Amino acid sequence: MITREVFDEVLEYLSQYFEVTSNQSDVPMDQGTLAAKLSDKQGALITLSDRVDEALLSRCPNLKAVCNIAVGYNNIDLEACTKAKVMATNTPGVLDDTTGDFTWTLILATARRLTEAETYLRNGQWDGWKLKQFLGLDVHHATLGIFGLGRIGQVVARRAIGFEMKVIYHDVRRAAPDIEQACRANFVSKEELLEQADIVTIHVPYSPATHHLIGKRELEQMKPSAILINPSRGGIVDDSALIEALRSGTIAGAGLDVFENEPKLNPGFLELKNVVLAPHIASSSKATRFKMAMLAAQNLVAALTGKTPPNLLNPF
Ligand code: 8YV
Repeated sequence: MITREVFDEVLEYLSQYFEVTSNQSDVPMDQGTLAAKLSDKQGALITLSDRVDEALLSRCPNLKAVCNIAVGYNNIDLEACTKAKVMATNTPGVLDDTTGDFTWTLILATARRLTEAETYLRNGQWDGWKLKQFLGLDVHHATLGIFGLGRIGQVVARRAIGFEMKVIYHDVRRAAPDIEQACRANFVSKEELLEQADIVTIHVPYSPATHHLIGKRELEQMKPSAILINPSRGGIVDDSALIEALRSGTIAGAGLDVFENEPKLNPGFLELKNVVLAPHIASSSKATRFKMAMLAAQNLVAALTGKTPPNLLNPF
């Protein structure tokens, strides 16, 4: 079962091995429909919007593998999969550069107030050049604070070298010296990062430990001139607290690709000018989305043909 629309080549590849049902109409399925569709299937190619939990697995006795088209896998209960002897896989590596590029799209657009300025222009409000019009934040030579110096965080840090920035980072574990050196990044505490960075960007996976990593207290620790960038996962930032901080000037702006309860957006965001909003597209280049879907399909083929999938998350 392929739960959402995929590229024809992916469909053809999987059809060489299996009898395939695909939701090419791309209408998202609720849990009941998903369980019904998977009840007689052995494998599933799934996305972030499909929740795989104990309740679903109990209705799918034949299921052997669920293969996420995503590097993040907070939609999959790994423990429940292991208990049900279902292999789970993700797509690490293939989206790092593209997601890193989009992080820079958000950084530059937010710092230089691009969305706000374009809206002003489109609304016919521009009546001429003004010295103090849309004054933004300089990115070059600024301090970039990165939460999570994993694969994507490292790409973002390396791109900062071109902007001659000072890069600081915080992570649960300090990175190896060669990584720090390649990224020219200095390890600091969470507090130091929040207090010193002009641009705070988040690259950690979502888990109970990172839920609301950035909330009211953390936003208050940031500089009033600073901006927050989140291309990681909804829930890592407390959206209500962020809206309040953007409204009250606690911080200057935010660039967001992910949201709590997406695709529903907290309506507070839409009333704010100092936020750049994107609909979870950080990995969405043609080449990368193709690679992600193909890698997920390769994981599925391996899992159902007696091999160990290259990106198995729950060895058992
Ligand atoms: C995906 C992502 O587009 O890989 C991830 O974890 O967030 C995005 O790249 C999305 O998750 C689709 O399932």
